[in-house]
Amino acid sequence: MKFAHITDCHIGAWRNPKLRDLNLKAFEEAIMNCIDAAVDFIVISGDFFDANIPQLGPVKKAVELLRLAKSHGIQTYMIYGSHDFAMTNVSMIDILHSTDLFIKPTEYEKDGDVIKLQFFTDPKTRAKITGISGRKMGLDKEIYENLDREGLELEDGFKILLLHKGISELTTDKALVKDCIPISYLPRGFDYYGGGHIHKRMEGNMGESKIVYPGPIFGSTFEDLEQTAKGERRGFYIITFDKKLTGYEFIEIKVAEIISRELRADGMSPSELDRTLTEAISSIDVKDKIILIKLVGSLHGRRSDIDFGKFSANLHARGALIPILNINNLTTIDDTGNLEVRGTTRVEIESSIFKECVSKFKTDPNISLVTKEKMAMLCEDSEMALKLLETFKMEKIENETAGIYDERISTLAKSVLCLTEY
Ligand SMILES: [Mn+2]
Repeated sequence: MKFAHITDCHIGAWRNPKLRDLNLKAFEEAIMNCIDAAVDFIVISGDFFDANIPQLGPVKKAVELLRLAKSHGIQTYMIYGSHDFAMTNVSMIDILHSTDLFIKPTEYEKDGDVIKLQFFTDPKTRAKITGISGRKMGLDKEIYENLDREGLELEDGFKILLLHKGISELTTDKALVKDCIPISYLPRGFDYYGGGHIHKRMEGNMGESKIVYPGPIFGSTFEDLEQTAKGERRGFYIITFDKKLTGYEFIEIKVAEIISRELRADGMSPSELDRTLTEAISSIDVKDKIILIKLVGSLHGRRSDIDFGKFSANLHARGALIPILNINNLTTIDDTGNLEVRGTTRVEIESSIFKECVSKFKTDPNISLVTKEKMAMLCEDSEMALKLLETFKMEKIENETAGIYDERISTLAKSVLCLTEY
């Protein structure tokens, strides 16, 4: 008998449509592989979707694939992750769960403080599956600390525990450790511990049993792709068993070649950085690859003096599949901004600096007439400009996707600028 362990699919992740499609393609390959290998069932350890309300296109495709697996007699068991559901809101994953698309083996009974996890017995293989969905750290701790360990250990049969949390003993990476629990939190006596949440592949042992983190099938952040470029393999596991675990195999999924470069801009002027960047990208064979360029360090001058768009355009023109230029870590030292400050209260000073900046703002001569008119309006009407600033300062609400957030902010901004479309 065998089952597949997939995790952190983050369906719907990525604003870039090509990356979003590659992520979906990775999931499609995983499911097709499961069907070809004729696994008995699939377990997914959380973060199936990237947000509680993901984009509907990818949801549709993902549902079709889970249904395809089901039509081949392959049942899916899924716990929730930190990304795919919100405690205060209805989530897509709940809606799908209510349609019996998958089984969520996370029921438990409470006896005082003691938590008794309920097993779900897979009808085909008699494997017993239970799991703990990902929650905020404090709540997780409470559940793990109050588990009825003895009851879990005494249960007979081939047992699987799904969890959406890292194990600190399995990693030395400081960035990952903060999202981990000690191995002693795990109840003993399971044959297989199927982990999710950590975006890195890890394997460990606990006595005769196996702890496995397959890591994401593609990745959902720039850093994930960067790790892939540096050699981290992405994919999932197929585990074989009878009464006990008899074998496990990592199945790699590679939907695209990724190349990453990091450039330090320390002390460079914009023109120096421009030259260095041009040279650095000219030597890369970019054809059909995802190209990640990360700029770090502090630039001596303004970021806006560099036309970053032309680098992406160059990579595109040379056949790169997806060029991504990451300038989030590029800081600047600007020694030209001497502002005269007037006012006594914080609000006065802020508003004075703001008005001064707005009046000094130079508009690009190539922008459209409408934009020019609006810019002129903002320079004259500092109230409107301040309101616009407040709008841009609004933060994402819990689990809101970048796409929905952008749409919300853009609608609000348009209404401030009296640009509301009907
Ligand atoms: Mn994740």
